[in-house]
Amino acid sequence: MLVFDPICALATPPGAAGLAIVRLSGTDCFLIADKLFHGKTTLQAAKSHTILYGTFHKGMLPIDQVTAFVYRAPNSYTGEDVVEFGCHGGRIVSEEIVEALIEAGARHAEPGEFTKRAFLNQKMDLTQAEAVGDIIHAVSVQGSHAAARQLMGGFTKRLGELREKLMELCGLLELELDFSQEDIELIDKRLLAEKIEETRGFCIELANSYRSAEIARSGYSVGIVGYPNAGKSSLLNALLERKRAIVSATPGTTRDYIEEMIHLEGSAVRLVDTAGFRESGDMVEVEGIKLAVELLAQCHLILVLNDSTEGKDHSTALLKSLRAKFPDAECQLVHTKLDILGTNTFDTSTALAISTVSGSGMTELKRFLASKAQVAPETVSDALINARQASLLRQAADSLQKAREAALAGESNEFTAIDLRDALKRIGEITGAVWNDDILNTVFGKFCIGK
Ligand SMILES: Nc1nc2c(ncn2[C@@H]2O[C@H](COP(=O)(O)OP(=O)(O)OP(=O)(O)O)[C@@H](O)[C@H]2O)c(=O)[nH]1
Ligand SMILES: [Mg+2]
Repeated sequence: MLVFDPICALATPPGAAGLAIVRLSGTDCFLIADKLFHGKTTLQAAKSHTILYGTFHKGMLPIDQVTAFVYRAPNSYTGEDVVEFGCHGGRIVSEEIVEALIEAGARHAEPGEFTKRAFLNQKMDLTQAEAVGDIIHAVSVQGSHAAARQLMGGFTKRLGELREKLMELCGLLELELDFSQEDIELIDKRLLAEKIEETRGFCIELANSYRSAEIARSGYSVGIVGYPNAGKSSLLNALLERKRAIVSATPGTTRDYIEEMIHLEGSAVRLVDTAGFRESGDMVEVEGIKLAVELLAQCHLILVLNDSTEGKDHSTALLKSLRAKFPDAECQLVHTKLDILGTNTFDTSTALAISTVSGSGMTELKRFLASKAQVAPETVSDALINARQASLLRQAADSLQKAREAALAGESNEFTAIDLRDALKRIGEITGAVWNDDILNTVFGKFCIGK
């Protein structure tokens, strides 16, 4: 086990709460803790995985009654000696405990530093470390469960099998090279190409699940757009079932954007209400429209609201321009203010129609959103692919493609083996079998302090 300098941080969110936990990990951990913790026995004398009760002192002053969880290396989250103090919640006590630990010789942990140590001590690989972050930030049950499976090693296992397959192929190719004088063929090149193609397909499939994984991880993003007064904020409020945005008969009411999350049939849906689109002389509104355009670029679905009292084709030009501007998003036309019109005479195969006043069409709209937000369960099985992993998987697939072509072209084994090794390196970067500081900074820089 690697043992680093002692670090500490609050591991629970700051603020009023029943309890808070302060973590301390690293060399001299018990020595530092014993300077401040007064219980029946010292922490140095305590067995691993025991909980001690006592008072925590800052200077001469007892500041709280606490519990101290003792974990001895290597049987801890970081693999080092660890003490976790359970104190009362609230800002002051936990901050004082952290300050006291720093005065006693620890330093404040950097974001993700505990988990980084767990990785360096081989308690987990990088995909598992990333899963820890995903569990913490999960917005949907599905996303959280997929991350949990990844944490328990589901993805690690799959990548391990992939690596083994590639290593075996590499081994055969290199062995054959040793016998090149004798013209012995240990592996049929067609079969080799087939096997490479199989693994390439697997990489592509995983990389393609990135979009679904993103939805499970961060929610399905829905932009609500339309000309001023179309009823966008009214729809946001109706979906939230509370008055979140200001609604008024004055066009141009919403200047900034408003983002809120709802859950529909277990899926997380991120709603963004935007400023109405129009040529405006008002600088604030223009800024709001610019912001809306930036936000829409990240949306999966854009609901284009059309004030039906202005006519069914009133927003056709807007719909057309949005489709051209955001080809990756789906644009759905929604006619509003159905209660004024009385009857739904719209083509239901292409457009939804609602009234936030009478509630008609709202059930259909919610069902529509829920069906879109639902991620096919098989696409996020035991891996919640993130951007880093997807990019590495695509690079691996490219190398495998080259290897396959080399094999089919009957080129020397050396070339095929080089490309296979390249793919292996990329997969190694996903798990952390191959790592450098840049890779670790990308992964752990996104973490919060205390994790
Ligand atoms: N009768 C009726 N009036 C509605 C309905 N939806 C919205 N309105 C009215 O239409 C007006 C504009 O509604 P908003 O929700 O503020 O419209 P908006 O699209 O957010 O407008 P901006 O923010 O100005 O772009 C308000 O007077 C609402 O009361 C509806 O379903 N039926
Ligand atoms: Mg509005």
